[in-house]
Amino acid sequence: MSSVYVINGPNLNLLGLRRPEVYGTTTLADVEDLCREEAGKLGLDLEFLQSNHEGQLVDWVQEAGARVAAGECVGAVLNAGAYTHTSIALHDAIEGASLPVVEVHISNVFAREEFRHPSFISPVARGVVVGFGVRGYVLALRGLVDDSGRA
Ligand code: CA2
Repeated sequence: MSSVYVINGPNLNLLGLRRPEVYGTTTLADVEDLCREEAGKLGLDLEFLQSNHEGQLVDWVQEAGARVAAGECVGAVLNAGAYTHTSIALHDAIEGASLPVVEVHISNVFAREEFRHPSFISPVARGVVVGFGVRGYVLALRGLVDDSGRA
């Protein structure tokens, strides 16, 4: 069975536990359940990951890219958290691994502080889902699978 990666960056382990006015009350464990249910419907195995460390995220992007190249994986949904706005390393990793990525953000970053508007991920992503809360992960999974197989 083919797999899909869902990779979460810094502070997303706090989801649902702090700042509910911005990020809601759903925890990351709840997001994993949502993704697992959707992946099951799509006939995919799910690798659901979170790290606060940039290098770990780079390692997972490379790992997912190698699995895509081996025909074992359709790509990744990536919420890189604040590294979205800073990480050339993640940009390079996605590009270097030729990893199909759908970038997701729970909040509408464009309605927030200006420093959240730029993304180093978007130019190397297949698509972006922004501002639909945690349901955005499910939309991103569907988009990634709909898009897979397209050149
Ligand atoms: O909206 C998103 O999904 C973000 O990627 C979330 C990041 C933020 O830095 C991005 O600009 C947009 C933050 C992740 C969660 O951070 C928390 C911090 C404190 C309490 C709860 C969550």
